[in-house]
Amino acid sequence: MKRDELYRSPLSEVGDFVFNEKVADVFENMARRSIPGYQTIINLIGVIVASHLKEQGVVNDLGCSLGALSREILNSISKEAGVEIIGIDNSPAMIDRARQSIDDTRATFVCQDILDYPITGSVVVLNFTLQFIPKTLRDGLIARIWREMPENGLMILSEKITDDQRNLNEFFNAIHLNWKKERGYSELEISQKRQALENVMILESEADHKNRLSKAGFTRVNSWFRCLNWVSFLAHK
Ligand code: GEK
Repeated sequence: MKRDELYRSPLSEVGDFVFNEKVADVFENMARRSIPGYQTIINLIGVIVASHLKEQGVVNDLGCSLGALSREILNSISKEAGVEIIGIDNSPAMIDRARQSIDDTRATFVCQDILDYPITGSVVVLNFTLQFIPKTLRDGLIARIWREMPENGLMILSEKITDDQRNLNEFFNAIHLNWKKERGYSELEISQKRQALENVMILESEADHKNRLSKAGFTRVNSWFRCLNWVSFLAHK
């Protein structure tokens, strides 16, 4: 696994964060050292999806990156079961690597914008992807997913949130900063990456996400995981 050192040297100008070749090359390391609980979330979504689908169904992994989650779901479900996983991402660099590393006839990787992708899954997962979709398009995307999903469909949405309680938000952000430093990121790397993400990764509160899911028609909308400001929700059609 290649170490993420993309923001290690001082940059004369920090451009907006893009999911290009350089990011795809170090993405696994970046995710593990930037998202507290990333591996736990991946492991547990594998178990959740396997428990929900049992023997049959299609999973849409929207914003699949290198396919870590798709791989975990495949590992959690017996090869004999009729389960198919479609990973969608609009970064060619991510999709190329997912295709190369996951050689399984049950998995397909599609390079497309999720805003145009017709939903076919009875399970739809957005694992830290919605935060990169322009805010004005999020209601429409979640409502369309609900419309296109079959009855009894399951939605899993993971996001970094901003907590409505300002003190708690700042407290968790400070802990996250120290957690990243413990994982070898310098102050400069952390601040340059934060600058790069500023206009690209737009956060909302837990209530915003729950309200959007409910408004779209989802029921039993609950968070099943939280670590600092990283939350994952489960919602049913
Ligand atoms: C994981 N789920 O490892 N259409 C398609 N893909 C998109 C779009 C879009 N409009 N916008 C962003 N992406 C993964 C991690 S990363 C999260 C997801 C992060 C893709 C983008 O190319 C990237 O691969 C992914 O969403 C977000 O479980 O980097 O924090």
